Amino acid sequence: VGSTPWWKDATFYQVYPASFKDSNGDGWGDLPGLISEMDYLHDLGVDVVWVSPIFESPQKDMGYDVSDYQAIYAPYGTVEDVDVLVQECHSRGMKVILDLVVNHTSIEHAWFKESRSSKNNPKRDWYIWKPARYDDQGIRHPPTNWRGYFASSTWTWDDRTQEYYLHLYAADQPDLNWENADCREAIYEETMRFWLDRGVDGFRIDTVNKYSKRQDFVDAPITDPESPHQPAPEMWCNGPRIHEFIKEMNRKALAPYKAVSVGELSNTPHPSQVVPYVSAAAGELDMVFEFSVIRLGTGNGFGAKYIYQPYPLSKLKGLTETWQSFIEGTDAWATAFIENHDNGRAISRFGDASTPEAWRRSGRAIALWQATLSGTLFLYQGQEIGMVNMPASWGIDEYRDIESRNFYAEAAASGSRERLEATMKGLQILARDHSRIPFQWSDAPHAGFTTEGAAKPWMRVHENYRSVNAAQQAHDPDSILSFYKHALRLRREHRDVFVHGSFKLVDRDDESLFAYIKESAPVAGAAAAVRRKAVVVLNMGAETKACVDVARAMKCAAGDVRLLVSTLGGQGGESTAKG
Ligand code: TEU
Repeated sequence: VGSTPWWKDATFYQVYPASFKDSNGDGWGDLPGLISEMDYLHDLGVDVVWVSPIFESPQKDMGYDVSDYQAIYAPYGTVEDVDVLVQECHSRGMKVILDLVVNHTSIEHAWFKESRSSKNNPKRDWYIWKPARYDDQGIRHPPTNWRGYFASSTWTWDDRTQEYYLHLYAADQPDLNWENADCREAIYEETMRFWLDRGVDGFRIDTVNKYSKRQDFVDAPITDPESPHQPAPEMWCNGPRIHEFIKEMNRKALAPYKAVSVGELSNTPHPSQVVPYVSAAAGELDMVFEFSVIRLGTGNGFGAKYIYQPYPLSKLKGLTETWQSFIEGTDAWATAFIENHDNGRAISRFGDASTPEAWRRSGRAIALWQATLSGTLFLYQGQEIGMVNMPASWGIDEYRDIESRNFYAEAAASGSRERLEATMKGLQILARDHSRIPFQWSDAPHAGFTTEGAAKPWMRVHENYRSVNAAQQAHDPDSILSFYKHALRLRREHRDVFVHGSFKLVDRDDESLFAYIKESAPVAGAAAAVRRKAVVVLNMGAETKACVDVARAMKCAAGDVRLLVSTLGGQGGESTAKG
């Protein structure tokens, strides 16, 4: 599509390094393991590999707590392994981006150690320190009543210097103070230019809308009277200087390298708030992840995140439409994704894994849905082989994530059996751990994730690996993996329609069919205003439906339609039809 930036047409693939491939038998995935599977990714149709954090870290939040941005966590490998990864990607015409976690560091980072050493330390102001509040009885309280993402106060008391520091996530993840210009410059130099100079192609930027906090540090309104800590995202999301900070980051550290950027934008559900981050003229980010679709089913309010909220298919359809069309009439760009390391598996959430056939059809329907959406496509490891959530029979002890464990502990401490059961049920659908179990490569022991005779993988391997694995699917033309390859090829071949086309919902209120029309811009050079169209019909229900009638009802012009049909309840498969 003319002079389109390369990343618009690219397919990105997120690797969760601890769980992708273990080359040395320690039960923990690593860079050499990832490098050994570059041909697999290339063959799938991946253009860009995004590697979740691999930096030195105490691993309190799986590497999203970085203690040294320039060193690699030893179980993953070395800085030289990253160089090899870059070469191996580039030699295949692929690219690689790293995860940039700069809203916070680990408490073990040298910057924080200095900052907490004394109030006069030059780096004191690199983090956010505030005095305590005392009540009438002289009891100490945090500076504000804010609740963090991991079910606790956002403030932790530091005995030595007698102040609280701010952390939106775990107490081990203190927030950096972006108001401090030296701190910002250190971020650009030590975390960004360092890796870009080594040939990395860009970054997935963690929590990108949380760098500018409101500076008045006032209490949040009380929305949860039961809790001492109140949800307060408006205090730190999309704050007063956020666009200034991101423009500066772009000018100083991204643009000079032509680095690609995709930022994570939670708590920002209004298109008008999202466009400024990704408007080409604004010079901020190339792309963002907006979470309205992927967060479907999560409870309202932070304490209730894992109290599952059922929703009708029409809601999923409506949100897909919003986030497909929000860029219309702007110079912004969208992304398409339905899995990542912070959410349950798509088949378990949006499909049906109750029988092998339903599972296969669900996986294919999800593949077709994603591969026909406009914007840049992001896949998550294992999505392409239809990996599903951990079995419901696994107890809380199999969950490793700090967030899952904290929410479970909070529910347990409430003394309400009902709440605990509801939380566990919600975790079984939504927990971050589901996407973090080892990748299922084959039917070898430990699903071929680790070497023979190796240590136990860091997370339990799903029992279904003998039937759900990449090796088996590679040779099966009807497998989910083969379907992804095919769908990605179609996407590339017709990218004017699928990547760049407009999106229009059909039968908005139908609660089992998810149908839409993708339409290209007028074809250049054609005499009349010819547009290319595709009608996509996904049967998300259990009953067979006459999908072709939907296309007829759309009055598609003969000859210019390729109809893709994927059914959950019918014969399955895909057919092409004219007119
Ligand atoms: O997540 C930030 C984020 O806003 C959510 O996606 C997150 O899962 C949720 O708010 C938790 O309730 C990013 C990373 O993707 C996540 O893995 C990290 O835990 C988090 O930042 C902190 O670095």
